[in-house]
Amino acid sequence: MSKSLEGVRVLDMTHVQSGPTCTQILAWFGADVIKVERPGVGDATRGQLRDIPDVDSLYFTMLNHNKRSVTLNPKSPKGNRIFTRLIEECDIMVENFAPGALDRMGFSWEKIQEINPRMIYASVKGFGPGPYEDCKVYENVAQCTGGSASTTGMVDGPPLVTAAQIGDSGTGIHLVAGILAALHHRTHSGRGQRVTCAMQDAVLNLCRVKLRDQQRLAKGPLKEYPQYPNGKFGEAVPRAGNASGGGQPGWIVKCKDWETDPDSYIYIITQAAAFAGLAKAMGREEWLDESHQWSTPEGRLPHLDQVFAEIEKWTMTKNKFEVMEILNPLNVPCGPILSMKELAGEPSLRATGTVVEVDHPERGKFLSIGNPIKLSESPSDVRRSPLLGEHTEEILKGVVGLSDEEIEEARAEGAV
Ligand code: CAO
Repeated sequence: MSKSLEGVRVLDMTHVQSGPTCTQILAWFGADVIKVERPGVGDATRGQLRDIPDVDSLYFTMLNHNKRSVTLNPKSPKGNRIFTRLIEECDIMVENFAPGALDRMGFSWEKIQEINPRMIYASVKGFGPGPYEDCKVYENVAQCTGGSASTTGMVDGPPLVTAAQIGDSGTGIHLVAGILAALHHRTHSGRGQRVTCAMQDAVLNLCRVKLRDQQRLAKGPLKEYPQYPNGKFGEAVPRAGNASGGGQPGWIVKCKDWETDPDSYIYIITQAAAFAGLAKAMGREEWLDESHQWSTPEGRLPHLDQVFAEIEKWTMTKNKFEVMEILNPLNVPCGPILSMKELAGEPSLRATGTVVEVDHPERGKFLSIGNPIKLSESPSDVRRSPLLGEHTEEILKGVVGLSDEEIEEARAEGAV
């Protein structure tokens, strides 16, 4: 079966996480992704958080699957000419350097358009136009400035960052959507365009339910938040612990052996339509009696802490999987807290290719995450990340069209 982006060539000027996430998805869909790396150095993450000396780190290998690597310094005279040829030969260019880095290399958007008017030029930056546009930004800065940290954490605790890399990987995924839209637009306009996504904007987009709540707060207390009815609301949306972000109350409750197993917990949503089933399963039919204050969703709202405390007494008698087995058939949405260890060994995730074992010539076998987006006609396979400059010669000959002699000259100049 052919791949959905077969025939599309990507000039990948990305590093660290946000940009590589984007180009990895394009590569999984079958695009020929040519990762340009500084000669002798490469993407800084090759050497970061290493678990095996002198071997590309898991950080790098898990973010750069299915790509080819060419070493090239576009700042050198010969490198500049090779880079110009690559711009001519590619459909999409992606970068996430600090603001202005590509311009300083001599490749502004105007110049890129001049070289290849069909080029789609996509960038991740920390911030959009405004007071912070020149700032360098990493994941947690984006989480803090995009509304996530302010709204994450327990009620009386400090702001918290989340482990999900919503600033880096989240922005990379947003960028993919922009690139594919521009690629579609090019099929009838014949022209490329500039695609930008700021990490602050992507995080804020992912936190849009909290901007919803900010506006609801102006009309009165947020009744599904743990601060209701006894705590205080300030002027901004507060942190809400593990309360559900939607219209159905939810919370994390302990399960059997929680004292020794840090992941023996389950999230339970007391969806109105399934509350009767939940109460019956727990042997608490009295809650359904019309005279009981918890018999209606409105009646339960001011007492959610007590409701979940009662539910927890029941869940603590069972393990998280037993709770799920009882509640799922009753349409009570619930999810056990699965550890990374459990996820790594989960057979269904292996079967769908979401967790895959990959072989690497230097590190051997390791686990990675495959493409979570499944296409029926063009499924993804996961290939190992390239070694630094592994495809330099192949690309200089096959894509740029250099002779052996020209490659030697470029090498002598330090351009590749
Ligand atoms: N050959 C020669 N030079 C190269 C090169 C190559 N192949 N590739 C990159 N460089 C140079 C650039 O030209 C630039 O040099 P100048 O600053 O002298 O112009 C430099 O390497 C890259 O600089 P940088 O400022 O991007 O790198 P950094 O490690 O200092 O900062 C980061 C990293 C991530 C903070 C910054 O790139 C950034 O803010 N990016 C945008 C936001 C972003 O994506 N953040 C997410 C980071 S995690 O995914």
